[in-house]
Amino acid sequence: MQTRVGIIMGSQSDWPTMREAAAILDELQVPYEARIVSAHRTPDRLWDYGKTAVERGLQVIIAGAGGAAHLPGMMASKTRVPVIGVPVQTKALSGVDSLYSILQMPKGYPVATMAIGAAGAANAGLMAAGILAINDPDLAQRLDAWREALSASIPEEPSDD
Ligand code: RP5
Repeated sequence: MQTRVGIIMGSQSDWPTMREAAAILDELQVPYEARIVSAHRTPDRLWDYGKTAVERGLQVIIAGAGGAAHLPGMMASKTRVPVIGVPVQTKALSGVDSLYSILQMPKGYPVATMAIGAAGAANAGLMAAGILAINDPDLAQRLDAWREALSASIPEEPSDD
């Protein structure tokens, strides 16, 4: 199956967060690839990834980074493939640094920025699936079922257990 989603991250240390996005895509049977692409440590890799994203058939890129988190914004500057940004939680500033770095893009190069950390990464997977589902009725059905199951799992009353 054609890989339609690229999950990229600035470091191996981002993977425990970014694998939350991968887990959602696995559940929804969306083919993806996961790569370490650092804006600072491997700028040429970033450049090549962005340059070839369209021709390789990528339709959404999920980009996670922490600290001076330039990866999502730089990727958005290099490709028109929609970029979903995930601010990775940092030790020094709890990910607020990552959030602001990813969020405050200048006009013209949008990054759809998620919440800090694991919830943001999972939501990035869901957002990517939602975008692809626009033109994929089978995926739309799986996503609807996923959402219904989540809703059904929420009890009406709180428990002491
Ligand atoms: C960023 O620096 C990465 O995205 C990561 O979140 C952070 C720390 O990277 P490591 O020092 O753990 O490799 O580029």
